[in-house]
Amino acid sequence: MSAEEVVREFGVEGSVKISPLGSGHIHRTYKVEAARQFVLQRVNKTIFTQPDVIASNNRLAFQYLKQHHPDFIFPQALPDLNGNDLFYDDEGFPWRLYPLIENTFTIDEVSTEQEAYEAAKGFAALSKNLYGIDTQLLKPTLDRFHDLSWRYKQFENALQKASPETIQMAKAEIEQAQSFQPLVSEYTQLIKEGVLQLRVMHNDTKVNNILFDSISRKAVCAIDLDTLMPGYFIYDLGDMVRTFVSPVTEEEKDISKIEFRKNIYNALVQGYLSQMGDVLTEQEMKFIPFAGKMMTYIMGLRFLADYLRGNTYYHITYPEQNRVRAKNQFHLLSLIEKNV
Ligand code: GN1
Ligand code: MG
Repeated sequence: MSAEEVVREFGVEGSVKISPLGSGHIHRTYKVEAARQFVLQRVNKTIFTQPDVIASNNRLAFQYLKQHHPDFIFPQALPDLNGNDLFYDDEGFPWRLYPLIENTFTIDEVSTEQEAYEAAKGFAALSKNLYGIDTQLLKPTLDRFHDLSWRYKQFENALQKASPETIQMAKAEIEQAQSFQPLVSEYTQLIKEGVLQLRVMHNDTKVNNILFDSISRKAVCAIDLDTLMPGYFIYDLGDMVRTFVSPVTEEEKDISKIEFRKNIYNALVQGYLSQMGDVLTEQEMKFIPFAGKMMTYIMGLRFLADYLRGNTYYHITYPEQNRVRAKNQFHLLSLIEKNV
């Protein structure tokens, strides 16, 4: 079904202009210009095999926030003509439509301390305002998503099945992946001790998942809520460290451009704690330094495992891209280890 046919199912009338939007690796996203403007998304059903769980988690969060924090901005999907948050097309693809939040912009790299502080505050405000919801009501949309020991096992499985040529190509990255393995036991131990509390987390806090206000340049809201589900604070804080501290993104091929900017790190932690400081326990706070390490490691392992598997998960535009991303992440991880 065409994107235009789909928007009609959400009751959009009159002339429409539809164009691709954003830089996500997973879904197909479009901007819809009609009498009002919308964001239309076709959900990747190979990755998200239970899209109804996403819709239900989002609706529960939306209802809780409406009741407890009515001014908080949460991008909730609009119902289709049958009142559903997802519309399934004739090929079984789920689609959803959001109102476009005007006068906002996203960034792929952080340039200033203020951006780091604001974005971190934005993600933290989401968890803080959802503090109090019954965490059990929200279900995992992707199982064991940030379970480092499981991700390590997936990497090992991929390595076992990879061809000798692929292994040869990724020799250096495989060695790097193995060299950071002590982080896996640290993670396992931490979870076992039960120090971290299960909370509702965003779980994909790349900096481009925050909308900034065009005029005030403050965070307006977090977007990309597919992984809004129970998790630990280190997942959100860690993915911010991973995507904020360096002036270049995970796509950068020249690793000499990767940096750990201490001032940006401090600003993001401050922004995060400006909201979550009251919610986190003293015990949890001790694991702030661990957050960036584990999330950067997990992403390096995931990119590398995907490369070894033949690039079945992340969208790539050139054959070595996932290996290059892994190399980038392991270099960043080594810088985080030196600086945090
Ligand atoms: C994916 O939504 P998107 O494409 O920004 C991935 C994240 C990774 C990210 C790395 C569901 O996020 O976990 O951090 O790529 N999301 C999923 O860029 O796997
Ligand atoms: Mg995204």
